Amino acid sequence: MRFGESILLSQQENQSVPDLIPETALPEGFRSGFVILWGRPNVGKSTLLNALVGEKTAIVSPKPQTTRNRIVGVVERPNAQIILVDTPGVHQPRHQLGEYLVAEAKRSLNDADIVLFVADATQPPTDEDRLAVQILFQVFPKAPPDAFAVLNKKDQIPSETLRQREKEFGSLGPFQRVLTISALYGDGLDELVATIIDSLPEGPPYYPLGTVTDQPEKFLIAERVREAVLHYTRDEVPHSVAVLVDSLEETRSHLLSIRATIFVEKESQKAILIGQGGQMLKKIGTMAREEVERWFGRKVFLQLWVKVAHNWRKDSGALARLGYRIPKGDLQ
Ligand SMILES: Nc1nc2c(ncn2[C@@H]2O[C@H](COP(=O)(O)OP(=O)(O)OP(=O)(O)O)[C@@H](O)[C@H]2O)c(=O)[nH]1
Ligand SMILES: [Mg+2]
Repeated sequence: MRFGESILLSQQENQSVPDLIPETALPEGFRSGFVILWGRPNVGKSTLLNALVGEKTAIVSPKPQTTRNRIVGVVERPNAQIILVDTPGVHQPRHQLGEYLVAEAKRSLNDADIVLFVADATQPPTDEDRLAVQILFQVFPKAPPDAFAVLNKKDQIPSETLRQREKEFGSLGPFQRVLTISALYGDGLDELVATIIDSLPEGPPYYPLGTVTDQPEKFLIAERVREAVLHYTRDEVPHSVAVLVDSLEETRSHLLSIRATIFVEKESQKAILIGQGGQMLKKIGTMAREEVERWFGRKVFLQLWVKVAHNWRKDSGALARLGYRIPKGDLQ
């Protein structure tokens, strides 16, 4: 794979992305379509995306509002191509970044052939679950796509509780079916994939076979840095962080040389991220570098800088510069 050129990442390293197979060569009845992962923050949407794609495409953390962008992951079966779309968790926004997250999630619904309303089975429905369901069926008052409720984290609760949850979540909206899974342990995923394929429309693949994601390389790298920050920091710091990759070069010795800047909102947060003698930034850099090396299958040299962008989450200009641009008309 040449860096800086292709935005389609092939699952097999060192293999060029194959051309779209001609329609005549497709098995009869081939199905394809867009499946939107929808739900409140922290229920396991990104974990589910990664489990189904078989690659860590989206970053995951125990903190709510981890995902900030629409993220595509592609699942292939002999008879189908499933385009999974991970979305930021739906919640009641408290600042412009929050508004962006919900607008970004809603925008993804436009593509939907199927919506998976993902919920956390360890708790009864919350107000945010109700909000997510309400928005979903508001967006499609007339002809909703197929919608399934997918209750995640079943590994955490006894089966009687799970049956109770199936009733509670199933009654929130007109879902075709309620399925129960554990994205973390891979439980119930075969049945989920079979259910998705049954509901997909017939048609040729949207992406070249072998595609894992359509996220640009710089975005994938910035997300690995953000994930490392989420991993090592607490309280407001994770939510105040944005990451931009400033440069990405392949050296003659095939080393991938990356410079990235971590933006925070306050000087005090900058001090936390750098840590005593730069120890914290070093730990963040090591974790991110190892993840990027794993993804690209080659050695990486990662340089990180930390800068303050005062209150960027409340400033639409700063949000846009950091890659969170709110499309006009999507904020009602
Ligand atoms: N026990 C258990 N934990 C899970 C499961 N799926 C996800 N988790 C955990 O739940 C937390 C949130 O997972 P994410 O995948 O980041 O959740 P999300 O819905 O994408 O969250 P946002 O991006 O904030 O909307 C992480 O700590 C996961 O490890 C599961 O099946 N079982
Ligand atoms: Mg997520």
